[in-house]
Amino acid sequence: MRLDVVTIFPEYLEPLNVSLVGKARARGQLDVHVHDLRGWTYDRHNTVDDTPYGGGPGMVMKTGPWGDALDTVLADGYEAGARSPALIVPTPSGRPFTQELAVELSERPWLLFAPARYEGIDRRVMDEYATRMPVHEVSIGDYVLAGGEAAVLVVTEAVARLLPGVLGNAESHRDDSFAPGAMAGLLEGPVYTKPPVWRGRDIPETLLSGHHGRIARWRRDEALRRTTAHRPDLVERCDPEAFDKKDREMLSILGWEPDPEGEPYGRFWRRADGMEE
Ligand code: JEE
Repeated sequence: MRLDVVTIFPEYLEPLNVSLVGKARARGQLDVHVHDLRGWTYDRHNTVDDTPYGGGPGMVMKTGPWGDALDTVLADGYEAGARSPALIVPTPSGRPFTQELAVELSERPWLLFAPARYEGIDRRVMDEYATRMPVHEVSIGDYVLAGGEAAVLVVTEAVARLLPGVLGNAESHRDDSFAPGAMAGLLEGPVYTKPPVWRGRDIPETLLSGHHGRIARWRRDEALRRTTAHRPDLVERCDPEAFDKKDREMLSILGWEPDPEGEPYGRFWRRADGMEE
């Protein structure tokens, strides 16, 4: 997979040299190119921003440098044999970046990232490139960053770990919380390792029992507890068919009940007061 990033802060992308993404690069599974947008400015001050039409606070990134940068990066990529690019533009007003989109992007051969600063990029840039390739305007969460670079690192890491051979078999993605079918979309409960006692704290005895059925049940109960506490929306979204009798017992203890009017039938909802941590 080829990745291009165009930014006014190339140093911000240094983390792409380390850890999982860095190793995937070293192994030749990822071909990463970071470009300084200011290389496509032609005035003394390397201007990339201007005042917004219609007024208002802040500055907007200009069409000129972005258009010239993206044209050059695309031409160079095609020249090098890359094909079928997709443009990723992080923005607070983007579509939520999810595991589903990470999987979709991991199946593409060439991702081109356009992290902005200021109030974002002149709309015409996205409109122009959308006539030539898929353009994904994405948001990594409901908080406001100062620019898109951190989002590029997030998206890149989520995508890179899905590439064949990057993770290794030991840590396969089949069980990822947000992968379809994994624990039916529940969060994972707590995990433990040696030593068996630390500062007087021991390991839940079920995990030491060697009884695989009881361990699986315990993990599932903890997942239901954790999801109820932190992401009740995920429980509500679960297909009720995914819950067995023991799940239903635990859900009831946690304050959930099946909604006879729910769509589909039996979807879970929560009484006024549950048992959050
Ligand atoms: C890209 C510039 C900063 C700040 C104005 C903010 C007014 C842009 N999940 C995510 N949060 N933030 C980003 C992100 C932020 C960015 C850029 C991504 C480029 N900025 C910026 C303020 C504003 N609006 C929301 O309320 C309305 C615009 C991001 C991602 N991905």
